[in-house]
Amino acid sequence: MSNQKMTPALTHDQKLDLYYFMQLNRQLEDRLVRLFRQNKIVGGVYSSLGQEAVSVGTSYALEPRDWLAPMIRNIGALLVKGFKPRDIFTQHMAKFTSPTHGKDGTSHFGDLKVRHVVSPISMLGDLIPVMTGVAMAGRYLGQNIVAMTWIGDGGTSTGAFHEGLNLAAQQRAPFVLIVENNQWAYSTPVARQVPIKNLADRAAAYGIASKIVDGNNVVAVYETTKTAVDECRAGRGPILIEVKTMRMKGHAQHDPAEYVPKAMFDYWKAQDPIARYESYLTEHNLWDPKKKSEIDARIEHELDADQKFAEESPLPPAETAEQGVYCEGCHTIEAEWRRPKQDVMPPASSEVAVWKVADFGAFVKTQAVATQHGNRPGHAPRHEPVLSAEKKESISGDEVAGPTGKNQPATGDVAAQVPLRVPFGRGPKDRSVELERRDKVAERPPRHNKPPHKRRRR
Ligand SMILES: Cc1ncc(C[n+]2csc(CCOP(=O)(O)OP(=O)(O)O)c2C)c(N)n1
Ligand SMILES: [Mg+2]
Repeated sequence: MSNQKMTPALTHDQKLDLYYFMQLNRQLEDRLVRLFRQNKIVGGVYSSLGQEAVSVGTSYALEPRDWLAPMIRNIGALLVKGFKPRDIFTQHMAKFTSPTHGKDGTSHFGDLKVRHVVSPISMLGDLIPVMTGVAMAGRYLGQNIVAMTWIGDGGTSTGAFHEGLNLAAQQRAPFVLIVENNQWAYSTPVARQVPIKNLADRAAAYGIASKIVDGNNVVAVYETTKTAVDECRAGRGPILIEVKTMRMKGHAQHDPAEYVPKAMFDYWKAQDPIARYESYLTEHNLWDPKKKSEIDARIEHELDADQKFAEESPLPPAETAEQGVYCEGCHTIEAEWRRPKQDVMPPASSEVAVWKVADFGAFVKTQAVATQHGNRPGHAPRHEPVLSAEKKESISGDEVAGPTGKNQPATGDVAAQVPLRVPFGRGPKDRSVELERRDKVAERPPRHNKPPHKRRRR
């Protein structure tokens, strides 16, 4: 499907919105850095300087019913989803007025009821299976939602990334994964992290679609994501989007990022997403200096008010430290069993086995390979089944029906030719051990009847 067909062009107001959110994101974080240096921040500040187009452009492609789970550098996505700067200020300052009432000092908060935001999980990769679950739940409930999360270049090396993406792919979950390739994971450059140029190439291994986009071009990021979200919603399955961008600061405030070559910073500074977008808006006559000043003033006004609110807010009363840690009846979690009792006692499937199975998963060229590798005739290599003549014939046909079909092979024949399985940890009572031992005895060359020291040397 072409981009144009799927993605309606952004309206004039929406284009100005993108600027507003990117600039709000940048100015807000700039203030967080200053507050951090004044020792007013309790947790960490993980700058997304230079990556604003990623958070804003991707999340802007979602509808209110959709779900997202941000990572540490996705404050912009929280703003797009409707959180206010005061939520971010109070949260980082661990104030009682914060979304977690001062229980967290960074961005570990969400809103499951209204904004559909799942709180970040610090263990990299873990949000992928979680958001896959959200996507699947939405499908079961018939909500036609899309779920989205972000993962850094470093985070793609985790086991959870693989497990989650495989689950999403197999379930064809309406799930969009943004791989935020900002060139660094702490002090490790991508080239030392993975032996491939594009992280998007990994999608092929899961059998899912992928796209690569310039992460510093907010319109391109939005359009690519919007197309992906629409396709996902239409049932195409998960999509991975790699956005190429650059982390313009260290990992967090403690890190001066001296390991980054200056030329690299210079290159990416010239690609600054906000400066580029400002030029775009000007070149396309979408604003004038007056409009820009109006938006900038609005941002400053909002940030002034919310920062003041946060600074004046109290820290949490000490006695609340132990409250809300464990659920004390605030949630009622009850399973809604919809299946009739006779379905589950004893367990029975409501599925009828009607799937067409092409070849039962067999490796059809087993014999040829066995000969090539010099195996003795009649002995199949371990782990590869030998197929009966009937089975081979039926497999080479168009399609073999499943176990209920009339073309079902004579499984007895196949079993007779499959070498005995050697189970791990087998014991002497295992029948296969006994039979194999007998075989070995029969095959063994005749024993020498002289002890080694009396044998003639050749
Ligand atoms: C499973 C796991 N391993 C290690 C960490 C520690 N850690 C936190 S952030 C980070 C670097 C992440 O780099 P990347 O995924 O590229 O994201 P970026 O910081 O560049 O946004 C690491 C190793 C973690 N949080 N979770
Ligand atoms: Mg990174």
